[in-house]
Amino acid sequence: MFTLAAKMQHSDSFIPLNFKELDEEQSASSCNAFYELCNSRRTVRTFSTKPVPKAIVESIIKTAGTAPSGAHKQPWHFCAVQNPLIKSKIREAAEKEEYENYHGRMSEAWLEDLRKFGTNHIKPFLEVAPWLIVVFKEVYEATTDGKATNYYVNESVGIATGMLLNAITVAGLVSLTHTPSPMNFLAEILERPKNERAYLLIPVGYPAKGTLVPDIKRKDLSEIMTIH
Ligand code: IYR
Repeated sequence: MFTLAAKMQHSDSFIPLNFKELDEEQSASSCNAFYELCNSRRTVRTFSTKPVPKAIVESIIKTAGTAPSGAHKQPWHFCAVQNPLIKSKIREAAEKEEYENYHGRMSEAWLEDLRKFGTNHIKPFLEVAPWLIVVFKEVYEATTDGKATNYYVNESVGIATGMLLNAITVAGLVSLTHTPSPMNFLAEILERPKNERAYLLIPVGYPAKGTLVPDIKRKDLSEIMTIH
């Protein structure tokens, strides 16, 4: 892959890959088990108040932080909110924006697409869920003497967020990918620096007893894959 010269140039900052090769059977069984787990994930909108230990949230966020990123800039920050006063402020601000969304800002077609999910501008989960993880993207890197460029920020943060959602599932917890819009209020309430923009708001916890989810189907493999 590298010319010898390039290899020489980089060799002092390269280390051997830590890689354990699985045989085909192990490979198939571990990836099928992971598929089954991921396929069991459902977006949940009704949470229990049952607490989740901070150490579990830390482990989930550490997992998200293992995502690949453009030039390894790791352009993300995760706020884990458990303080009830801050959660209330977030709920109040989110509901204000969502009221506008559901009463004029969203098109009729959009409202129709959402009808089967039964959503509206009222968001009790923002106070009920024991944790809100707010994902921020760093649109540029704040350095001591100014700004540096981050690359593929949306792709990097999207991948990290996907890994976060899977880590939540592995932990036996449920989540909601919530997108209040616009979400500038999150950077204000959480007092984030100027280079950060809110990306997604993810309540995390246990489902409320009797939680119902919409009866939806995932696309079949044949619809999402072509082999070339
Ligand atoms: N942000 C609103 C509306 C909403 C939009 C989409 I696209 C969804 O999949 C679900 C909801 C809300 O969170 O209610």
